[in-house]
Amino acid sequence: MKLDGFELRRVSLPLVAPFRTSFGVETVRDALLVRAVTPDGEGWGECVATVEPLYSSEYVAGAGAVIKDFLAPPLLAARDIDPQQVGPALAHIKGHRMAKAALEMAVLDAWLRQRGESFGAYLGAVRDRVPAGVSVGIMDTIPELLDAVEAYLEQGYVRIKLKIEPGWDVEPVRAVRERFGDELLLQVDANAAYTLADSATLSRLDPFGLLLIEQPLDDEDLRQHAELARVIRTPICLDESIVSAKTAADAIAMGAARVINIKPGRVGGYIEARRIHDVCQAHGVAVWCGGMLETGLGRAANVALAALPGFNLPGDTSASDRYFSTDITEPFVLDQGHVAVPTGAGLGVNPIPEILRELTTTVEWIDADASR
Ligand code: OSB
Ligand code: MG
Repeated sequence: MKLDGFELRRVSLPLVAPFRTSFGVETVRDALLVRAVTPDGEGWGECVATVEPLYSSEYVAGAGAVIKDFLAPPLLAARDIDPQQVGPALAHIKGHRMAKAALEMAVLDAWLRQRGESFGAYLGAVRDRVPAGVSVGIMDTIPELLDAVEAYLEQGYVRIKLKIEPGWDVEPVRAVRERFGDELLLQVDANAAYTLADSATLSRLDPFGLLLIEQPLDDEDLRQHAELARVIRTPICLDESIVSAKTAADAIAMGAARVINIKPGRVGGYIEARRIHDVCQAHGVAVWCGGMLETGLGRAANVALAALPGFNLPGDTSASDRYFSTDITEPFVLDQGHVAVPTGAGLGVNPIPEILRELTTTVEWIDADASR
């Protein structure tokens, strides 16, 4: 496939409610979109980097810069590129996986649209809809949290994930269990807020029958996660620590993860995400699809990935209205706790031009001719 250039577009979508995690509060989703332009059509990518480097070292302005200066040029210089070649063509640039993932997604979408094939079909989806969980932020009070959880359960979400941090862990979990019962699929996400010295506190979550605890310790604490796994009963799931199929294989071998949250942006794209799925499936390790408050574009691809056979836990693949009052694509909706996998070519969804224009803050064009 020949590329004419990439358009980098920043969009700003207000969130329906502030989303608080152990690393900060978000009130808007300020995302970077990549449009791959070819002589035969276009494709869309979404970069999951956040405004500040608090979840990982990447941040949205940095992702834009590394795309312009280092990642787009080698792709545009190639006269002919297919999606499988994007990763290898960028492998000499260290890190910057979220930026690389956005480019690969845009190229893959353009390529699939031209072949008339969907993301789901390309990745190996075996379901036409996926169960949806919801990630519930840290609240000021327990009653507020219980109201939020109740509203999500009324909408049909099949699994609740509570964000936790030191001081907001055992009590919110106890309150949700007492109010909604032992049958509720419940898990927690610490976003790396604890250390191994907090083992005693974390073991106080054991009696609540959680599905998993996500990323209790620092990103780089693989060995410490393996040690923690020996003293707590709640299965440990890794998010931030898993940046590639190699780290997934290491984490499994060390006993650091019984479950893995797969986020394509964090691992460099959908093709590496599928490799992690394959590694986990071969080892009998449970996986689910994480989220980064994506717009309808990233959500379409995540939902397609979540339809692969090894995804055996509900993902953070919530409906559009959990995040935004207006999404940039046709909204994803919840139907009996599930979200439908798009079937159209490529992502199977398109930005709505007027809404996209309204929510765009900046646009830049990177022309292929400048790299040849
Ligand atoms: O750790 O899973 C996380 C959102 C932003 C950054 C990190 C995380 C999250 C979420 C929300 O938990 C997942 C979603 O619904 O998109
Ligand atoms: Mg997480």
